[in-house]
Amino acid sequence: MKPVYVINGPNLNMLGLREPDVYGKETLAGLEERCRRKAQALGLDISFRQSNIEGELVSWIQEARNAASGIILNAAAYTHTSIAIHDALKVAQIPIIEVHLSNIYKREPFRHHSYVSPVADGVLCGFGGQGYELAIDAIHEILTKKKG
Ligand code: CA2
Repeated sequence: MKPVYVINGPNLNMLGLREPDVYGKETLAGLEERCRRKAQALGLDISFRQSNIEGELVSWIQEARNAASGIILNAAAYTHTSIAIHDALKVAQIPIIEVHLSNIYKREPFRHHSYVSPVADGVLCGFGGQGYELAIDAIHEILTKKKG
């Protein structure tokens, strides 16, 4: 089975180091470990990535079309700005789950619009790191149903 790409956008490398009141105390490495454990329990392989560069995120999404079984994406601030990411996701043809650590609808109005949501199969926000585990569950469910 191809890996599930868990893709993280800009500034998420700062997790646990700044703004713990908004994003929690867990580091990105801790979050990766948590995802790895969850995926392993479900028999899934993951490829966990982070980039601050929009084009790199687009390239990973393009690559995922053939190399991955699904995408879990926290596009961070690019969620609210990136038509390039929206366009790449639109043609990915694999299950896509959008994740945010915080509840973006409880925050500033500029975070209320997502270019990812209209091309995602599901959206999870406000559950902190647990949201990633829930997204792995969701991808597992979708892939299991697909296999029939
Ligand atoms: O809640 C989320 O997961 C977000 O995608 C996080 C983005 C934000 O722009 C989105 O609106 C919601 C920001 C990620 C920045 O992460 C940091 C972590 C620690 C310290 C500074 C930034």
